[in-house]
Amino acid sequence: MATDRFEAHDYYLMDVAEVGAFGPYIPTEYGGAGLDQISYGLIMQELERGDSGLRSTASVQSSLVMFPIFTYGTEEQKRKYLPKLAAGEMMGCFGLTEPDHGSNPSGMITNIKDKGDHYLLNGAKMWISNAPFADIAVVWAKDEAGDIRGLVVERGMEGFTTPETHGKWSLRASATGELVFANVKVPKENIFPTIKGLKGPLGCLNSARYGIAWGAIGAAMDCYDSALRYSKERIQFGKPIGGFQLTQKKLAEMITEITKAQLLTWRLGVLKNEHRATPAQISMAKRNNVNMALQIAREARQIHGGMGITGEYPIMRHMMNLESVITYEGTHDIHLLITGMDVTGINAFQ
Ligand code: TGC
Ligand code: FAD
Repeated sequence: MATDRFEAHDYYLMDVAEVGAFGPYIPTEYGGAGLDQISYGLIMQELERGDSGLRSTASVQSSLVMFPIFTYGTEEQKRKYLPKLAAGEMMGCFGLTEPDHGSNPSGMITNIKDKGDHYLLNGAKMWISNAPFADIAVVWAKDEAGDIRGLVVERGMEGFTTPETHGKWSLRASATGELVFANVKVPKENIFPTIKGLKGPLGCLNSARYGIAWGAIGAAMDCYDSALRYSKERIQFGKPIGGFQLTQKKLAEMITEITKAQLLTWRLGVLKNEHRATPAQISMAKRNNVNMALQIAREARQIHGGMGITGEYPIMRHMMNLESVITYEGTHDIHLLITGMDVTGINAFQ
């Protein structure tokens, strides 16, 4: 790993790699697990049942680092990076968001200038998962023609720093940071040669958002399971609180919403396996499922009464994590507007 401070993480990252959670759908010849999209989704669901931060680390590595290298990279880039990324020997991050350009990444100011044998990279990215310990960063920057290009920046390149973001009350198991580029010389062989425009990074987001739609179900299931157990153990007015109709209503509605969300993602997975899932369908699933998980976390917290606010139970941790998940990879409202554009044919962003 890149820094001594994160050596303790090495073991857990290797464990995540060992179960095939880094690049599950990347072909085996590049070190991936060669699985289908539903398997990828189920892995994300189970990781997020543990913690959204763990799923975040895995989805960035898989969908936002391995996916673009596999899809847009040269054969040399694939051979150089993918096997190590799959094995967890190398970790990556994805730099799209900037301090002044979050929902509207097309306005980015990070830029590259052609200097003959290399590009000169300048600018800054913000809110980048895995940045503080990543060995490489997939960075999106504008070239002199104003086209958005993707390139791989390696830790150790002069002028490249990754300050950590502190004070997060959400996603605390995932390290977040900035990417700062001050006249970084990036070799020409590190650029993705053919992909140009916002469709490059947005293509990666299709894969990551799909994984999040599955992941959020895992967080919801953990909240539901905890609430169900508690409702059978906690006695009030001489009987388990699970025996009161109001508690049963909450639990019944939770499992109904979880089941509906699973069906949505399963169907999307079938379409994805057939290369027929549209970006708007993925937006609908990400938006619905993360919101569903957040609502379930709030209901589960109520069922736990006062105990629900403590660290004895996973509810508040999931709830706080989901406040990030509902914002990153496109906010709840941005995904609503993508759906709105899909059904009306009218673009609300312009
Ligand atoms: P617009 O003019 O609509 O599109 C520009 C070009 O992109 C194409 N396109 C897509 N291509 C592939 N997949 C998609 N989902 C696409 N959506 C659009 C489009 O066809 C067009 O292509 P072309 O050939 O005509 O050039 O772009 P716009 O500037 O109006 O923006 C649209 C908008 C607002 C939907 C988009 O910018 C957006 O999605 N904004 C949200 C930003 C976002 O999601 N950021 C995420 C950052 S990464 C992150 O959060 C990681 S968290 C990781 C973790 O820890 O798990
Ligand atoms: P803004 O875009 O400023 O939005 C603020 C509010 O305005 C939101 O409610 C939004 O919905 C609303 N809004 C904006 N535009 C419109 C509109 N047209 N109509 C209606 N409402 C609008 N980014 C990366 O590139 N890589 C990462 O690895 C990454 N990891 C992240 C990890 C965490 C923990 C977090 C919190 C964020 C991460 N992000 C990452 C950034 C994330 O994608 C952005 O936070 C997100 O896209 C929103 O951008 P913003 O925070 O600048 O909010």
